[in-house]
Amino acid sequence: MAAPYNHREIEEKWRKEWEAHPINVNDGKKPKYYCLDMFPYPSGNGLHVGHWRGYVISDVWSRYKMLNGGHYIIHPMGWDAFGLPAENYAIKMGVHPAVSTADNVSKIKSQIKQIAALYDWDMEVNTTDPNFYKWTQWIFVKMFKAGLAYEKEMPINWCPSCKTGLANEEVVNGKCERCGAEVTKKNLKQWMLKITAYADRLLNDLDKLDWPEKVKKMQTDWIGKSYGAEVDFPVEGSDEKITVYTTRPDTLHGATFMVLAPEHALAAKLATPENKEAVEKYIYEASMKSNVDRLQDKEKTGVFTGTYAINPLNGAKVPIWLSDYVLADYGTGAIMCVPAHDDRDFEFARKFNIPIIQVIAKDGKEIENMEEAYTDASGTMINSGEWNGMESAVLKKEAPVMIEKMGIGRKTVNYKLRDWVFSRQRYWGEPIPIVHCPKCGCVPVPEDQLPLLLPEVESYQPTGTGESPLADIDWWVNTTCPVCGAPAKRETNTMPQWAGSSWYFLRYVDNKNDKELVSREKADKYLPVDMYIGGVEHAVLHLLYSRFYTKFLCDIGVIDFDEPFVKLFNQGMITGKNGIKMSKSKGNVVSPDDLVRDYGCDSLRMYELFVGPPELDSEWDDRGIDGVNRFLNRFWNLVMDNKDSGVQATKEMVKVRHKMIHEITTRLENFSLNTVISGFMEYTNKMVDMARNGGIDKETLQTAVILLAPFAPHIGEELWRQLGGTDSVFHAVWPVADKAAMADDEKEVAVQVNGKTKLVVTVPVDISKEDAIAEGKKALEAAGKLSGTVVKEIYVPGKIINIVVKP
Ligand code: ANZ
Ligand code: ZN
Repeated sequence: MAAPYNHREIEEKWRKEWEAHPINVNDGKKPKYYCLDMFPYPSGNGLHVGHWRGYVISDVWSRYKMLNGGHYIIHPMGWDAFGLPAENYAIKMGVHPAVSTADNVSKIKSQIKQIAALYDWDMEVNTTDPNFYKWTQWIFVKMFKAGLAYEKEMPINWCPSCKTGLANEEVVNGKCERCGAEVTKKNLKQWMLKITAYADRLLNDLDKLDWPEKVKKMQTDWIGKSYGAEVDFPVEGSDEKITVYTTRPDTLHGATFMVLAPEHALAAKLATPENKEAVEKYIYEASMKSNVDRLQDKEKTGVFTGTYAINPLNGAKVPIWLSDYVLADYGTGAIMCVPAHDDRDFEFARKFNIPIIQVIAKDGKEIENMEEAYTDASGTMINSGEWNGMESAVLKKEAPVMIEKMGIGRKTVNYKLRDWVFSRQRYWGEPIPIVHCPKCGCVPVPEDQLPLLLPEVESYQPTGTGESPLADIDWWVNTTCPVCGAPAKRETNTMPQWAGSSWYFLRYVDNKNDKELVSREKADKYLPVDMYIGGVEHAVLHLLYSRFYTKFLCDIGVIDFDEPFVKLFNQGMITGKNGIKMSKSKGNVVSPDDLVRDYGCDSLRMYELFVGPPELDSEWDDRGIDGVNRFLNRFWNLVMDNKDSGVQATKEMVKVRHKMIHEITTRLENFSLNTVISGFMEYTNKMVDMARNGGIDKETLQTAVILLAPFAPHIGEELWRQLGGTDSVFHAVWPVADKAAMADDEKEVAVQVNGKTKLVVTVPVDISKEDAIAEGKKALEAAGKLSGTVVKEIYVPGKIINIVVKP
């Protein structure tokens, strides 16, 4: 009996050895493979077993790519350390964010090292490091110069608790994505990034990506491209006209009223004297609500302006209403309402007793007593003048052109995507490198003066006035204009946390370059990211912003590719019992530290994958790790007890070996990592059986060790050496399954009578036609299923034996 598996000894031994002699070296000849984790923000709570999951998945994949393809692996790690979480933590703990951030980074780094991942710490980046954020600011300056960063006064989403503005993407169900507080509106001058200029490319290039369809769909919906028409409705008794955006110009004859967003430029102006007070009150109340609130399915509210518009197609008089279900910043902020065919319009018309005119009919028949809108866009047109009898689906496509020809509107395209609100009224972020000069306007800080350092402040608490704490630092705010030298003031807002994370993956490969964001040579050699692994919560925000930044940097020649992440994998969450998210406040956080101590890194790595399909959420149960640990013990004993047996491989052993290669590799390629682990268990049982019944050959054991190594690197390395390996197991070559060797010697063949399957027989694969037919007939007779005269005998090799009989 060999010495039992001692994870502590083995893991320590190889950890030291790998540190002294790194296994992932760039010799300049190997092909590169860039496998990236979404970098964490260094929160004070440290890592829990949920964080491990993604890091284990990416490390397994990295090691697999090293073995299969002999790649040089780019596998970096860094810190997304600016932004609200770090700042809120600092405020809570009463320490400066720079101090708490540095503390947290070193704590989490030592925890991450326990995973034994291949991270190349020479590539580490930290978004709060001036040598890093110099380039975050540089990109902003470049965008400003390209006309993609601009200032705009507008009502923005405002979180009263975080005391800062938020991007649309950061508002979830009307609440702040960070703290959960109800989001309100505030009028502030904001820096905006013109992501909308890239809307079409962001949409079309999704086709190039090997990403989960779900994520592509979410981005497609977020960009929200729709085709329709703008139609101009003259206002009765005035020179004004109201332009509406509609995706259903085919329903124009059914428009019985119009609704304007309360923020519409004409909203207050249209009110007749009798309606003025009610209209103004309604406008004020709407201004206090968030967009999401307004869209939620609540009872519709609205107010009549007292004024009418004219339907330009048929001259009908339609009342003009205001309602907050129409958004100011989508389309034209005004709609024509077709209650017969739109749910919201139907509800509104019912409530305010507005006529409903059906213009699309299913079988040419009008619906009596309509109970709900007929929203199907299929049917024939009725009550529609010259359009009567047309197919609505056809008309829907043709109407925009017809309207354009009539001179009452035009064909248009609309997007849901809005420009990105890029200012935050907080301290802990990159200062926006702009100087406000009374003469020259907004002037960017000259590129050779970057980074514009974040100054020390006494109080970094948010002010809540709409200004960042930087506004209180006179010596910093007051400066001179870089263009004309006149006294000027610095911009005091900072960038959102997304700024650094939108491009950090480019910096890893050239993180010490103080001349360029990344050298073109290194970018060409090492980028883009081949595989990106992270949580699905970033499906829109981070992944859309990164694509935007990458396209911009490609356009200005910094890099030569315009999509950052070729392949994407989203792992599910590890939750506590009953699917509850792990959090300190719930008291259900499981720390990896004790598990590593008691079972070892290899066991925990494998258990992280064994808990469930990696793309789904999985509940954590500590007890399960025992099973994985027992498996590793069994595997250890198998190899150690048989390594010197000198047994020659039999056909059976070779077959099991190749089936194992095939199964494990296919499952791994499909990211079915939990079934890889169960596959190991299954094949280990088979190998143990073989070992008991006559022994097992060395090559099969070596093969198993290579396959296991990406998952359990320490035990893999140790057993590889025990089996005679002189170099690291990670420099071995991933085995290839040989189809022929895998093939079974026998095959199941269907036996038919007159083409109907009666039973199945097992025959040698290389059986002759005569023998096969004889076997088939024998089996049929034994089962009493053959009668009559045989007129024909057919054998389709390996598949069918067919006996044709006449009664
Ligand atoms: C008439 C109509 C008839 C409409 C019908 C729909 C159905 P998407 O696909 O999302 O682009 N709309 C336009 N601007 C709006 C705004 N600012 N706020 C709220 N709703 C607005 O939807 C476009 C449709 O949403 C438009 O087509 C308009 O209503 C409404 F049977 O016009 B429709
Ligand atoms: Zn100036």
